[in-house]
Amino acid sequence: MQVVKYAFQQHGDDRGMLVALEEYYDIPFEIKRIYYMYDTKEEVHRGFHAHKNLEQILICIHGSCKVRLDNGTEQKIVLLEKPYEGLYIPNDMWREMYDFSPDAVLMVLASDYYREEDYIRNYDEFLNFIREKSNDR
Ligand code: T46
Repeated sequence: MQVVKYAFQQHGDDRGMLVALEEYYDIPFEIKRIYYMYDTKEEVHRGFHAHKNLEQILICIHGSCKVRLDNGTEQKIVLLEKPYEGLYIPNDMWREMYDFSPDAVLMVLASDYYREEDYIRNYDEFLNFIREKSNDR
């Protein structure tokens, strides 16, 4: 399983750092939604779902957290701890976010608006969904 982690261009000078993200240049999709989570309790695990039709980029713009990705056959754990790194999560990928540092701010750029119908929140349903999809190919 290939994990795509972007290292965005950093514009630094003696005042500090700046990262600029433009859709289709730095981000491989049209950005229709931005959301972020903060004040996440250290012991909390979030996520536990996949999306049928949504691409996202996760950026831990402050602090750190881990993301477990699962495509139904393989799992990978990715540490996000740099404000200039972005983890790309495609469709059909089960995800879990955990080990949030107390100061973590996890920002997400998404290719579509919030639609509850796009979520698969049951792991067995997720496995069936990807199995059926690969049978259709
Ligand atoms: C994902 C991971 C990385 C909204 O009203 N609008 C939104 O755009 C989002 C993302 C959430 N919400 C509401 C729905 C729930 O009542 O906010 C509440 C918390 O959402 P959820 O439990 O889905 O949050 P996470 O952290 O489990 O998952 C989120 C995203 O939902 C999901 O798409 O990939 O972050």
